[in-house]
Amino acid sequence: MTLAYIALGSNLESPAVQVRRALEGIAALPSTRLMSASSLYRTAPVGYADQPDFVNAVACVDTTLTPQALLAALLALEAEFGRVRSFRNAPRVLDLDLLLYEGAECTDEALTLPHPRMHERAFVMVPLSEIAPDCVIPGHGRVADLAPALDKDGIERLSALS
Ligand code: PH2
Ligand code: MG
Ligand code: MG
Repeated sequence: MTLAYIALGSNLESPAVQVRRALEGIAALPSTRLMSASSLYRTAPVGYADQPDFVNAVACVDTTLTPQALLAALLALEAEFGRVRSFRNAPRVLDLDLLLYEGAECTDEALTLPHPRMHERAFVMVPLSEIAPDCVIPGHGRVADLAPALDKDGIERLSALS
């Protein structure tokens, strides 16, 4: 079994509901166990700014799927949730990004591990530091050492009930 970390994001159609349902979908993936999930965070859009706020979270799974098979399963789950790809960074019902897969570094056209921008994104690093502060991002360092330097403006932890 291998630990892997997945970023979840949504900013359409009741984003918090989508993220909670997506965690259930991840827990139900074949050969995969959901080990932990962060709180949900409301986050201001990064990049293309003219869109609704996101809800983001990070999950840790233990899996026997290969990185490529896990990515394929995540993309299938996005499609099941009705994700439509229009333009880069467009609003979405569900985005599932494979951040890290223990022991794997790769630069395939379809999959780069670790995720190349994760260490600079507070909407990833804040939830990740909640569940895996000691996790090391190859080439960058320990999550708990990297997260404090990031700008946390526009990031708000949601209560379990919101
Ligand atoms: N995802 C992006 C681009 N910008 N901003 C926030 N706040 N949350 C996201 O999940 C996000 C983003 C590309 O996938
Ligand atoms: Mg993304
Ligand atoms: Mg994505």
